[in-house]
Amino acid sequence: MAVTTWSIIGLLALCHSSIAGYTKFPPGFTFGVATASHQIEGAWNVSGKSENVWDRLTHTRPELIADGTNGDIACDSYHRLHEDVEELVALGVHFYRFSLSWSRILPTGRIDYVNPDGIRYYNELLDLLAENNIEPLVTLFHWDLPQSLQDLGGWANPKMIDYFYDYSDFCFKEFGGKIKSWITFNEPYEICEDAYGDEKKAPAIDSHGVGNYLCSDTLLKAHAESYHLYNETYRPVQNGRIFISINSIWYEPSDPENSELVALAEVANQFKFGWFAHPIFTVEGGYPKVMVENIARQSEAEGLRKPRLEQFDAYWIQRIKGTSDFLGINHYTTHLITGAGVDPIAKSPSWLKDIGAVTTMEVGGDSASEWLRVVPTGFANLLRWCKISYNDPPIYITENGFSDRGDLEDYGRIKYFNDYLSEILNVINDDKVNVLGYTAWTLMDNFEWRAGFSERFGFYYVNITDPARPRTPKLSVQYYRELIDNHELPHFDRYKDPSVRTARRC
Ligand code: GBH
Repeated sequence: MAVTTWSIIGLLALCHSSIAGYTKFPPGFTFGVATASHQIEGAWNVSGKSENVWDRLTHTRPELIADGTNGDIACDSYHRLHEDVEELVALGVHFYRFSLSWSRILPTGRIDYVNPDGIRYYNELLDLLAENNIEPLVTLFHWDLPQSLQDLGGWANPKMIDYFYDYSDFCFKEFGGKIKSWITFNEPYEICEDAYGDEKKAPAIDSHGVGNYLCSDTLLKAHAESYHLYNETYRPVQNGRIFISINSIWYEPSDPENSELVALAEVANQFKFGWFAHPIFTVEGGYPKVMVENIARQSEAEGLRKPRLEQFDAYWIQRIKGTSDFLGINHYTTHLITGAGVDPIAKSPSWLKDIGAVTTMEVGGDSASEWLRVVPTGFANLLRWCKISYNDPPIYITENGFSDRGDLEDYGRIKYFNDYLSEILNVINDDKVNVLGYTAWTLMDNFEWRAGFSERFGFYYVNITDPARPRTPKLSVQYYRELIDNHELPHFDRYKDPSVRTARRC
């Protein structure tokens, strides 16, 4: 790992913040843990479930998955939901964030055929949660699109607005009596950029600089229609809330004294977070100005008649604005901006080329995921930026977590939670950022998309060589439980890695 000036600054800031030493969470602050249907359920072709885009990708292009695994069995949660709930009870969480499998509920993708076993499965889970006083926080779409809808173009097809409307309507009607908190989309950036502008996620369309922007147009409209439907038809009777979870790799300048780099980091954050947050959370609405301008300029240089990113018209700007009760943030890491120009890894055309900045991951401590650098202060900076950029929204952290290779004494994970949660306490107390709750990713080691099972984020270790998928609690279970029970950060000294003997001066 390269130790950069910035990471030293980060370390100093961290030492400083732990001196400030906030440990108590505000009254009413809630803690949860998250999963996603395709990552845990398995039972990919059981009891009427149809194929989704991840089934298709892992079966037809297994070489794209780091360890050649797939989600066919995953954690077998379809058959082991009692174990899932026992783990939740052991953790003592207030809420459980999970997602619904569209292709398990509506195998054609449309509402013309309902799979009774899909309904049974989620009702059983919801009832078990209710019995144990665990509140469900339910994501409608966490990436597992029915393959039949992908065959029509998936999120690049504007008809998806209708299909998503029908699917949401069905879920609100069927499950809304038991669910008070909904998330429409998990991480629109990953869906649009990684799945339609690259091969990093299914369906791996790799229409860089084109498909990614068609996707965002459809996805933001679909989100808004689902929100309005809930708001007008279901909220008056069900009294719940509905929002979106936006993910962020936070960008910082490699040299904070260099004003060009500072400005470029702002451009990168607008392209990353602002792409989906600006249309929903700002007063003016629409895509960030710098995105519209950069893409228009590049498109013209490419000889195109129209920009690759189409702006929303006045109707859609209004229709999309304000359609989220909270700002849901999934945050893991910070990367650096090191210079202007075209990033050497950027394809042409592409989102990365459209930004016009060079990025690096050489910052902070490492994890088992190359992209996941441990930079707790970056989280604080992101949260302060969200407060300023989006008019002080109420925020839920809907994911935050750390990967290793499956250690049972997972000191790295505990330190990550401790240091990132300390930063949350700092911004709540010092900057009055309105953070209401925190969700750790994830309940148990699960099918980590293209990383397969090679990167493990869970509180519980899952042995995937055993068909019974036995789960073993890691040390972090005890840590999180203690944190939740006391509503306060546990004394970190008790959870320090004993093999790291170097005295920390701070
Ligand atoms: C979350 O996304 C997901 O919501 C969740 O399902 C997932 O399990 C969790 O993260 C852990 O990864 O540059 O090719 O290495 C987080 C978003 C996903 C962003 C991976 C960075 C790097 C892909 N991250 N991505 S690559």
